[in-house]
Order: sequence, then structure tokens, then C-alpha cells
Amino acid sequence: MKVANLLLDVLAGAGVERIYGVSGDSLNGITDALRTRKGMEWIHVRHEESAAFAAGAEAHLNSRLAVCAGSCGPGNLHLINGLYDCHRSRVPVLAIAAQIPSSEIGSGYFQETHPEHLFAQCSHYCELVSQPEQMPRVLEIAIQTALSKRGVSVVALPGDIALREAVEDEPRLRFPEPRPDVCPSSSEISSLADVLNRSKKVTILAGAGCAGAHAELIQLAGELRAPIVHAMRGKEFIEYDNPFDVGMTGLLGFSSGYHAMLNCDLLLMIGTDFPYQQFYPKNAIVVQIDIRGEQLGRRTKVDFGFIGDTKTTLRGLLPKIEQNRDEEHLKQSVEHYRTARQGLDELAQSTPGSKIIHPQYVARVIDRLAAPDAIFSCDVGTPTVWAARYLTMNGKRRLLGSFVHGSMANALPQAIGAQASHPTRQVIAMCGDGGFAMMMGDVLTLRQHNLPVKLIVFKNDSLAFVELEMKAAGILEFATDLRNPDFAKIAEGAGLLGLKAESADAVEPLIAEALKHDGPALVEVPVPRQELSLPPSITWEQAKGFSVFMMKAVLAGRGDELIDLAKVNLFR
Ligand SMILES: Cc1cc2nc3c(=O)[nH]c(=O)nc-3n(C[C@H](O)[C@H](O)[C@H](O)COP(=O)(O)OP(=O)(O)OC[C@H]3O[C@@H](n4cnc5c(N)ncnc54)[C@H](O)[C@@H]3O)c2cc1C
Ligand SMILES: Cc1ncc(C[n+]2csc(CCOP(=O)(O)OP(=O)(O)O)c2C)c(N)n1
Ligand SMILES: [Mg+2]
Repeated sequence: MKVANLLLDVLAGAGVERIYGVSGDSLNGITDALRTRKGMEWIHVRHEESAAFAAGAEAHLNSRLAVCAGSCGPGNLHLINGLYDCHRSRVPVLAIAAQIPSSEIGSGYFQETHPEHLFAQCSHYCELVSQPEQMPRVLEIAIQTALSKRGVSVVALPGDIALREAVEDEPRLRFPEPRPDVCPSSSEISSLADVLNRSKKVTILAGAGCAGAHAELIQLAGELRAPIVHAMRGKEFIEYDNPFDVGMTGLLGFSSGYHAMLNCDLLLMIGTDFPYQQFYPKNAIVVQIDIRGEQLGRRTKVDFGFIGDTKTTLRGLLPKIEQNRDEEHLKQSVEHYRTARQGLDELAQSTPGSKIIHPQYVARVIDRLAAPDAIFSCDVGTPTVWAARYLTMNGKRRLLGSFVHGSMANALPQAIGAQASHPTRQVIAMCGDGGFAMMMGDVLTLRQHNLPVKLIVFKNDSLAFVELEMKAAGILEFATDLRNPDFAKIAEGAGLLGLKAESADAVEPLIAEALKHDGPALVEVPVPRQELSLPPSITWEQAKGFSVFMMKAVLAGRGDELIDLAKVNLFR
């Protein structure tokens, strides 16, 4: 048995069913071993960055190890941005970084790089296998580390070592899914209950660490009469069937989420790493529960911090919680949410016969027509705003994004990973025109592997999110223009169904047609460039920024653009 075969045996033992990558000489041992193997597929993407994003999407959806691979030097270097995303999103991904022939390392050989250094910052574990005796142990440590610390592990493997005879002949570990119950001690639970029972105006800020604890979270909010604000990565786990939901906070959030956080006496953070300090209350008591001790106090001052898994901790806590009889804070927050939601819903309406297609309307149509268990991905840029505000989660639907690393062009490659690992689910990518074009080559992967992904391209001919940031900072937008191609025709040329909505009335039938189509499809939707997604609270700096922008725009003789801005946002 060769080292490459042993490597695949170990991966199979860890439940791996596919490897995303681009082949190359140094990977020949592995791809050749895969060629004849049953039960494991090679997903041939067109850029290794897509391979890493795709593996990250699979790992996020399944909470299991996913694998990507790149050939030596440039091949695996292309993985790096996607791996950063996986690592920062804490999803278990193994990257196989093929290396130049072992005898050449250190000579400045063709394509030589040092993956152990390159990937050190975006992995928990990153080691070179320099002799067959290290296998399978190094690979197993890598997998175990990715699973238990959650994040990326990298194994650098020279092509010649992969082709050598293995010394061991079978895997040593079985990799059961780690499911420890992590709970604060009973005295800590008692003091947590005491501090919560003493407060009458509690707001919960809940995040992705609440996955799998929906019932406990809702019960706790009911007892505490506490509105629940969610952070973006918690949306898919928290928003649905939730009478205490008051929306998201942050620049893309709802005013109700923002105010519920600011108006409380006690903020209870559960499983969240919501990063923006300025949105935390200044005077409230802050209590934080997180499975990772190092997360406590990272974003705001914390008065009481507890290390524990959400479900286990809340189960221990609930019997000690007394029913809060004071409803006022909850009632106000929920009412505020209702009006904020109504305001956002009004923005998502379209006038029959209108030439202007509002992106909010497009998002709403996607939401309405998508399957009850659809998997969505959204590009960084304004598609993240529309996804956050207009996609309805229900406990079965899933939402992927590059929420922590914030990389553009994530939606298409994440959709590839979602569809490859979930062939029977509907997968919809909400793409920016900038983001889509950035990784456009991988639209070819959809045909190559018959992945029926549906792409909706929000074509605003600009890097609109950056323009918004420039306006808020009081500078004139520059370097944000996009001279776009005909995306629908490009899609057709690549073997997809390519559609283009020319008016608001065409949006719904075309999206419906794409969703029904038995294969990959792209719908290009022209949307206005200046569609502001105003923050829930505009700070003085930002307000000043906007007016400075207007002054500069007038001085620069760009009044036409200001009128445009008004037309789109004020007089609709
Ligand atoms: C363009 C753009 C704009 C954005 N704007 C916003 C915005 O306005 N508002 C917003 O909310 N986000 C926004 N985001 C996303 C933001 O950057 C963060 O990624 C997000 O807020 C983090 O969500 P989270 O706290 O749910 O998840 P994470 O950052 O993943 O945090 C989860 C936490 O839960 C802990 N945890 C994991 N498992 C458990 C467990 N079992 N038990 C207990 N704890 C656990 C983890 O240790 C971690 O601390 C934006 C992103 C982009 C790209
Ligand atoms: C790889 C990368 N480059 C640049 C940025 C900075 N950036 C953030 S959003 C954005 C614009 C995205 O444009 P587009 O995909 O067209 O979406 P829009 O906001 O226009 O809807 C840019 C350039 C980034 N986040 N990632
Ligand atoms: Mg754009």
C-alpha cells in the first residue's frame, strides 16, 4: 500500500466523501489513488480558492470534516484566502498541500514554497510529512485538531512521499464526532441564576454558538421576558419560531435590535462573538457564556463570564430561573421590531410596470420562492445586507457567507460545496456583480459536476458596498465602477440557463423559472447603484460624513448623482 492509499483510508474513516481541488504533478499520487477508489469523489474546481471555500461550506453544513487539496507552490498557495475564511469561521477543514520532491526542499527548486510557514496563521496545525513513518499519525493529529479545536489543519505532503510504500497499513483512530457536555460548575450556575433573577430588563444577544439549543434559548427568554437580538451568524439558528426575536444589531441591523441592546440593564451574551464594540451598551451589566474561555470579554467589558456549551449550560440554568413579571422591556422591544420590520418590508415592494428593480424586492422574491429547506449563500457586499434582512429562516434553511473573514466572491464557491455535499437540496447563491466576476471561472464547475446551483447576480455596476463606506466616511467614491459584461450570455456560454430580468415584473417569473430548471441557472438582475442600507443609528460622524459627501458632490459638479440618490431612496 502506498502512503497516498493510506491517506485516503484515514480520510474515509473520518467520513470524508469528497476532496475539492485542482490536480498537479505533486498531487498525482493522491489523485491516482482516488481514481480507482469507491465512495470518494474528486471535485475538480477551476481555482483552489474555490476548493477551500467549498470545503468550508460543506464543513459548516455538516459539522464534519471536509477536505481540499492543492498542488505544490502556487496550487496550494491559491487555497489561502478560502482557508482563512474556514479557519476564522471555525469549521473543520483539512487542506492537503502537496509539496515539491522531498530531496529538493531547501534548494529554491521550481515552485518551492514552505506551506508550514504560509498556512501557520490560518490553521491550528500545519506540518510537513517528510517520511512514510509519519503516516498516518500526522494526518490523524491534523484531523483530530481540526475537529476538536474547530478550524483548519494543513498537511504538507511531498509528491514522492505520497508514492512511497506505507509503513503502517491501517488507520489508528476512528474519529467519533466530539460531543462533550461542557457546563459551568454548579456554584457558577447558581451565581449566574442569581444575577439574572435580580434583573428586570434583560436583553439576550445570541449567536452561532446557540446552534442546537433553540428550545432552551426560547424558554430562557420566556422566563426572563427578554428580547433576543441575534448576531449575523446566529440568524439561521435563532430567528425562526421565536416570539422574542427583535432582529439583528450592527450596521446592517434593525433599529429594534440596536435599541434592545442599548436599553437593557443586563446584556446576556450567549455563543456570540459579535465584533462591533460601538453597538454594545455602555452602562449595562454584561454576562457572557461561551464554550471558549478566551472569547470572554473579547468584544466588550464583561462582569460575569462563564465557560460552557449553550445547550448544557441553559439546561442546568433553567430550573433555577424565576419568572420575571416585568413585561415592559420585552413589549417595547417587540413592538419596535414590528415597526422596523414593517419599514423594511415596505422597501421590498415593487410598483407594477416599474423599470427600477429594488434589490430588496429581489431578495424578497428569492425568499418567497425558495424551498423550505433551501441553502443560501450571499456575497460580501450588499448581498449580505439583503440576505440578513429579507431571507426567512425556519430551522431547515441554511445561510452561508464570509461573515467573519469578510472576503468577496464567497457565494459561488460556497454554493459549490453546499450542492456537492447536498445534491438533493436547492442551493441559491446571492452574488454581487463584483463578487461573481472575481471568481467567475468556477461557474464552469457547475457544468463540470452537474451541480444545479441557482445564481442570482445583483448587477449594480459597482462595488456598491464600498461606495456606501466611502460616503459614510465623507469621501467621494472612486475606483468602484464596474463595466460589466452580459452575465446571462456568459452563463449560457458556460452551459447554464442564463436569464436577465429587464423590469420589476420580470423578476418573479424569471427567478421561478431558474428555480424550476433542472440544472444550473443564472439570473442577472439590474438594480440601482445607490440603494442605501442605512444603519439603525447614524452616528454624528456618519451623518457628518453624508453631508460632507453631498457638499463635495455639489462642488465636484455631480448634482445629477445626488438627484439619483434622492430618486432611489427618498421618493420611492
Ligand atoms: C459586509 C458585512 C457586514 C456585516 N455586518 C454585520 C452586522 O451588521 N451585524 C452582525 O451581527 N454581523 C454582521 N456581520 C457579521 C459579523 O462580522 C460577524 O461575523 C457576526 O456578527 C458573528 O456572528 P456570531 O457572533 O453569531 O458568530 P461567531 O463569530 O461565529 O461567534 C460564535 C461564538 O459562539 C461560540 N460557540 C461556538 N459553539 C458554542 C457552543 N456550543 N456553546 C457556546 N458557545 C459556542 C464561539 O466560541 C464564538 O465565540 C457582517 C459581515 C459582513 C461580511
Ligand atoms: C477579496 C476582497 N477584496 C476587496 C474587498 C473589499 N470589499 C468589500 S465589499 C466590496 C464590494 C463588493 O461588490 P459587489 O460584489 O459588486 O457587491 P455590491 O456591494 O456592489 O452589491 C469590496 C470591494 C473584500 N471584502 N474582499
Ligand atoms: Mg456590485
